[in-house]
Amino acid sequence: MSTRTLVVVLAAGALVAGCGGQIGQNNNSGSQSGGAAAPSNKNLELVVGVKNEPFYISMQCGAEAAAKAAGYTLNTQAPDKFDPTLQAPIVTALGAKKPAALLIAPTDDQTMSRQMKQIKDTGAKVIEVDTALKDTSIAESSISSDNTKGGELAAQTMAKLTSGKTGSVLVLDTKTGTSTTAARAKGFEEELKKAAPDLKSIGIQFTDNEPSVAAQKVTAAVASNPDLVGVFATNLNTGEGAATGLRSAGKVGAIQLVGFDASPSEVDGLKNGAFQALIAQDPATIGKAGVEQAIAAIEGKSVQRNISAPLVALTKDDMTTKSEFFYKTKC
Ligand code: T6T
Repeated sequence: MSTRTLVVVLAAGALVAGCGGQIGQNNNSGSQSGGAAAPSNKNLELVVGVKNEPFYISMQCGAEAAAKAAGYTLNTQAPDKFDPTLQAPIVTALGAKKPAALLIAPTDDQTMSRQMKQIKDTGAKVIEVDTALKDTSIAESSISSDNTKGGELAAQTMAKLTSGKTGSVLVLDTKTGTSTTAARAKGFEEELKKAAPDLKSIGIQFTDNEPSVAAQKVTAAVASNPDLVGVFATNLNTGEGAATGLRSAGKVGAIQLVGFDASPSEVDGLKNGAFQALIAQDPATIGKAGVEQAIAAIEGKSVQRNISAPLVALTKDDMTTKSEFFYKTKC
């Protein structure tokens, strides 16, 4: 996908421009101190949210290609679980390695700030990719999807899928402190009030980012809410779990499932009817832009503080024309 294609594509095919700075577009919010000599340290470190997950693998692919093209090295590490207590020691250990820049998807919007600040204090440039800290003073640049807009897009899609129905909808979030999924859940709930006033959210439930917990939450919600007409799952793991939950409750297709991300298993689910829609991100572009901003910061060039990456709604009918948004399991 072209990194210049900077749009949020609605399910219906209409275009909505993303907010804030966008990839490939300069804004004036960055810093500039031009004219620096070529740096001797060209080592970048990427710390993603969790190991072996297609979203982060795709991000790593985009980042590695951009680093290679620019003559930089990029090393990637990941915790075994999406958990700040496992991610923090990885970041702390990087202090001794002294990378020129750290690209990181912080797994908690507050507790990871201490380790990230420590790395910044060694002189490394810190770039946030996907998730971000509440404290905006540590990173030079943050690149992510417009997650609020993604949640809104999911609500508009849910409104279309359930058109005319009354009933309740369940929202599955991951863990508190995850900036991205929190914004998606909030965007969804706000937009649902406008796009589908006859639907009522039964609230946001947390799943610890575990598919098995998401599955249990869905079966429990089906049992206690006979009027449940939809589930919005705010990421890959909640989505995969929700699909399992609906299957065990015998409600596949009867309750509309709108997921986020486009892992191979979610894409299969869209094909076979387990999901009715997916809001896909463009993690490779997030990784590529992260490396570009890191290099700009290292080389004393203009840096964009906030960059928004594309999002697209996929349905069974249009998914084949948007296959470039499917996530990878290897580069
Ligand atoms: O949805 C992505 C990512 O954007 C989010 O921050 C955490 O979950 C994922 O990695 C998917 O599991």
